[in-house]
Amino acid sequence: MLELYTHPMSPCAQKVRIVLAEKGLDWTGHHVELAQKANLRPDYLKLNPLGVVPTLVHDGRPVIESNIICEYLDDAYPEPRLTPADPYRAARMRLWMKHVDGKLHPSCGALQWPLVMRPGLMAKAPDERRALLAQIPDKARRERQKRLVEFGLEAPDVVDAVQVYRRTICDMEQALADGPWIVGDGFCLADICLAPYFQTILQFGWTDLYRDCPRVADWFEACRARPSYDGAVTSDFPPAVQQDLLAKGGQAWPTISRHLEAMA
Ligand SMILES: N[C@@H](CCC(=O)N[C@@H](CS)C(=O)NCC(=O)O)C(=O)O
Repeated sequence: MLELYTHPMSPCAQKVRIVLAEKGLDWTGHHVELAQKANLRPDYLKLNPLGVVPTLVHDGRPVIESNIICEYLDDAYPEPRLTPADPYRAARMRLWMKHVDGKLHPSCGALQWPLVMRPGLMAKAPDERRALLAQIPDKARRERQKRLVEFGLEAPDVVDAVQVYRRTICDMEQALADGPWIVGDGFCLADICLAPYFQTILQFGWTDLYRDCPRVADWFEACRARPSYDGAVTSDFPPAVQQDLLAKGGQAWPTISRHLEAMA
C-alpha cells in the first residue's frame, strides 16, 4: 500500500508522482494544503518532522525527502530501473539530484512563493501570518519564507534564484551534448528530478530563460511527451489554472528579465 502526501504545485511531489507513474504503481494521494500551512499541523509533523511535502507512506512506514523517496521507489520496485547500471553515470545522476535539492529547489521556491503562496498569507491578519511562519521548523527555510512574504519579488532571494536557474540551464545545455537525457542515453531519476523545475518556468510563461539552449528545450519536450509526465504533472494544470499562472508570471516577467539581463 503506497500513500503520498502531496500538492499539485510542489516540484518535489511532482518528481515522486512521475516515478510512481513510470513504474505503473497504484497509490493513494492525500492533499496537503500548503497555503494554509497544513504541513505544519502536529499529525503531519509526526510523519514528516521537516513539515514539507512530499511524504511517502509505504505499508505504514513513512519515507521523506523527495530524492530519497525516488531512490527508495527505484530500489523497492526495480522495474523499469531508473538508475543507470554504469556506476559513473549513477554518480552523475546523484550529483544532479543533489544540485536540485540544494540549489534549484530553494530557487524555485523563491520564484513561486511570491506569486502563488504569498497572496493567501497576505490575506491573513499580520499576527496570524507571523504565528504561522514562526512554526516552520528549519531556521533557514523560516527566514527565507519570511523575506519572501514580506518583500515578494523584491526579496533578495529572487535575484539569486534567477541566477541559479540560468546557470543550471547553461550547465544542462552542455551536459545534454552527450544526451538525449541528462546523463546519456537512458532516461533516469536525474531527468525526473529536474523536469518539474521546468514546469515552473512553463507555467509562468518564462521559457525565454532557455531561449538560447535548444538541447534543454528538446529535453524538456521529451520529458513532457512521456505518459508519466502527463498523468503526474500536466493533468494538474487545467486551462483555468494555466491562465491564472500565466497571468501572474507575465506580471513578474519584467523583474525576472531585469535580473537575467544583469547577469549578461
Ligand atoms: N528537500 C525536501 C524539500 C521539500 C519542500 O521544500 N517541499 C515544499 C513544496 S515543494 C513544501 O512542502 N513547502 C511548504 C513550506 O515550506 O511551508 C524534499 O526534497 O522533499
